[in-house]
Amino acid sequence: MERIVYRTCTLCEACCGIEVHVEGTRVSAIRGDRLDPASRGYVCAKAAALADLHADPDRLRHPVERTASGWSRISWREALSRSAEGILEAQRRHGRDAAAIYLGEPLVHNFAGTLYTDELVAAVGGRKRFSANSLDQFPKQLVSHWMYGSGLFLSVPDIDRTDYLLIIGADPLVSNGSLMTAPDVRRRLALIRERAGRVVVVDPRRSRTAQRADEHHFIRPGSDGLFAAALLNTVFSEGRMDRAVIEPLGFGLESVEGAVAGFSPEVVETRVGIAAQTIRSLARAFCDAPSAVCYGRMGTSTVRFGTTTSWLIELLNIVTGNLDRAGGAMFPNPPVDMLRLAGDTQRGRWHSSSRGTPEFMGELPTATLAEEIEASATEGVRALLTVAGNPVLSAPGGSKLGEALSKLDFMVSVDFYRNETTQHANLILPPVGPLERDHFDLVFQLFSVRKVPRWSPAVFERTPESRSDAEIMLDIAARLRWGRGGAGRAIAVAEKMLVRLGAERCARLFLDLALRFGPDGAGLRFWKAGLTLPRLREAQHGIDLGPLEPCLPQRIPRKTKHIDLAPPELIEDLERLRASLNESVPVLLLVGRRQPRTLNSWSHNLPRLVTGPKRCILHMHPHDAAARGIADGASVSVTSRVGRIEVPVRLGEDIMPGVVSLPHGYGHTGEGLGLSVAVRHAGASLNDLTDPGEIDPLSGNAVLSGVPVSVEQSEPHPSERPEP
Ligand SMILES: Nc1nc2c(c(=O)[nH]1)N[C@H]1C(S)=C(S)[C@@H](COP(=O)(O)OP(=O)(O)OC[C@H]3O[C@@H](n4cnc5c(=O)[nH]c(N)nc54)[C@H](O)[C@@H]3O)O[C@H]1N2
Ligand SMILES: Nc1nc2c(c(=O)[nH]1)N[C@H]1C(S)=C(S)[C@@H](COP(=O)(O)OP(=O)(O)OC[C@H]3O[C@@H](n4cnc5c(=O)[nH]c(N)nc54)[C@H](O)[C@@H]3O)O[C@H]1N2
Ligand code: SF4
Ligand SMILES: [Mo]
Repeated sequence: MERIVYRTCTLCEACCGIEVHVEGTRVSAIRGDRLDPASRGYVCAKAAALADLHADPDRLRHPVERTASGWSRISWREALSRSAEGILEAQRRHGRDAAAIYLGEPLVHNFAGTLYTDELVAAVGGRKRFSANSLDQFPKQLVSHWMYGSGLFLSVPDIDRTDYLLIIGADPLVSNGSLMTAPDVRRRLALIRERAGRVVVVDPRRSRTAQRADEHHFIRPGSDGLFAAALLNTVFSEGRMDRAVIEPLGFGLESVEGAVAGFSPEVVETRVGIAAQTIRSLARAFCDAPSAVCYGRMGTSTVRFGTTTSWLIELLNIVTGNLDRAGGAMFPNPPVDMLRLAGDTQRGRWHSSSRGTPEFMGELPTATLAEEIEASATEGVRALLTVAGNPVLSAPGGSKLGEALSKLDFMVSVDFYRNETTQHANLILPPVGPLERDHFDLVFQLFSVRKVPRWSPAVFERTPESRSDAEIMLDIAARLRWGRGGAGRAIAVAEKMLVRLGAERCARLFLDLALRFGPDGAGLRFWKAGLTLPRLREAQHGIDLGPLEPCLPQRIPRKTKHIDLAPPELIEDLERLRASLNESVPVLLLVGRRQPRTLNSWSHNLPRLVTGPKRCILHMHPHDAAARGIADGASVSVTSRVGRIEVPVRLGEDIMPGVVSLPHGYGHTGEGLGLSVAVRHAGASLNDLTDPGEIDPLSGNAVLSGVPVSVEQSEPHPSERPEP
């Protein structure tokens, strides 16, 4: 008999509502939930692959240990105790900082896992903490930390009501949106145009999103800071700023005006690759629109000026009076008040030993992880715990990082695949899959363009011998605290009890309380019908709590309720930005791209996502190819300061001359992988070319875009090969 479970797809930030059709222990189909108020039946090709993930014979179902004769199965008890012991041993010998932790992206899609992550991090202790945050959105978070007083208070574009959407360095039609939970972006963008609004895309590629926009402009990679500064410069020089709105909210407007005075469109045009006249008319159109919002993502974040660029984009929204108003940049007010629960965000309490980069929100730049391991015998990281991460493919200088991992004294990975990263571990502890756990979006409600909370019950019962991420994390944390002795043992006992009672069950209790006492709950007014977990469960398709609402200044996290428009570090960084105007431009710059059927590094083992033609292909403009004698379809070698890879090339005019693009997450090569499907679609890793030596110095974020490379044909195109 078939049954249907309604839940959230936990693969990407769109958080679509899905129907999972189940027969026995098998997923028979996955479809979009048409009754879901947020996604209305939309799903992308990846949702159905949750069935492949559920059934994947390569997915580890029990802990394994690496031995001289290969990987062997061990019990949970042994695995958990050896994990804690390995970390403690390194710390006993070399101090707390000898053990590091790396947290990967899927953790933010893991309800109970998110709740216990901080506890695991605290139990490991030490200052060597890394995550995918510094490969992604740290610049935007640092801007919020400085401007609003919290790195978690992020504005999102109100795309359902805007009249003018300027998208810089994002491809939401493929990525399905990021720091903007807006399922079915395509429909939402089409609606902007239907109501006579405009969508403008600025990207070195004519991306899918660009193809469907009203306007697209190529931009030279890494120059978005200059472009945004020139937009602001125009707004100021033409007197278009909205003082009446800004002055009561924020301080520092004069400093900003002075600081961008030198960045006129004429000064930046050559460098940016967009004519001064065009920059001016874009700024005017932005000001003229009844409401407008500028949305910048990966292409503005993972660059040398990531923080400054993200700040200038935020300023553009603020100065034109588009902050905190319908159709502009607004702040979601999630049903679970994560901001209050997480507390203040901080920066600079300690620094990376190798480069002196300040920590931000307790983390050091992942770009420095390899050198932290390779550091001197007294300071280096000796033991590493990874949870839901694959930095060997996702961090810059990935294969060098892989070499560093193999030199660790001890490594343990919480992951259900033996992949490029986890193959270096001594132990792999596999959690249950996403369909075997309950879910609630704690994180993405913070970025939702509409408030639609949804409860997702587990689809399948877990086997008694399986463990969830939450249980594994809490159990390791308890063992670490117990092993160190002293006062920490009291916490260890409490954590052990939590594990016994059921970490997931406790997470549900917490959620119910957090909803009741959150902005949509009734709190102690029990005669009122506020939001509760039982209500959410009952409404299988989620509850529509409406569009974004203005909330300033009350919700500004800073005590004074003021926005700092001109943080001194950012004003100062404009000098570095200005200096970039005089640097010579490398001949060829490499950027990334995402693809509809990939998910970072870990979707290539799911059969239905790897069908069709090869996808790890370099895109290049025909002019650049002609100048190098490269034929369409040839195999080329791409060389950067740090590495060289071989990939096939495809020529086309959808990429700016002087730019090449390659997707990341490929490179499934080597003997040690337990990925029987992915190895047949191995490709090469973009991150063997990205340079860990380059970071955005303010946030420590990796520079993944705008990498100088050279490309040459390594092998003639089949049609040009001489007859044998
Ligand atoms: N060049 C380049 N590099 C990039 C990017 C880019 O655009 N260009 N993008 C960057 C971005 S935005 C990100 S977020 C990072 C991602 O970086 P990472 O998070 O390090 O890498 P992922 O590829 O997401 O790998 C996720 C890992 O988690 C495992 N996993 C999946 N689900 C679960 C689960 O429920 N529990 C556990 N325990 N494990 C699970 C998978 O098997 C896989 O090993 O990559 C970054 N790297
Ligand atoms: N299908 C799919 N969806 C995903 C993911 C995935 O791997 N696959 N990953 C998820 C994750 S973790 C994230 S963080 C999001 C990311 O979501 P997005 O940021 O929307 O995704 P990207 O495709 O990385 O878009 C970056 C765009 O910036 C452009 N770009 C590169 N360099 C520059 C530059 O210097 N300036 C400008 N203006 N543009 C530039 C690229 O050409 C590309 O079009 O996607 C999420 N969704
Ligand atoms: S866009 Fe695709 S992968 Fe992302 S949540 Fe929706 S169905 Fe899942
Ligand atoms: Mo990401």
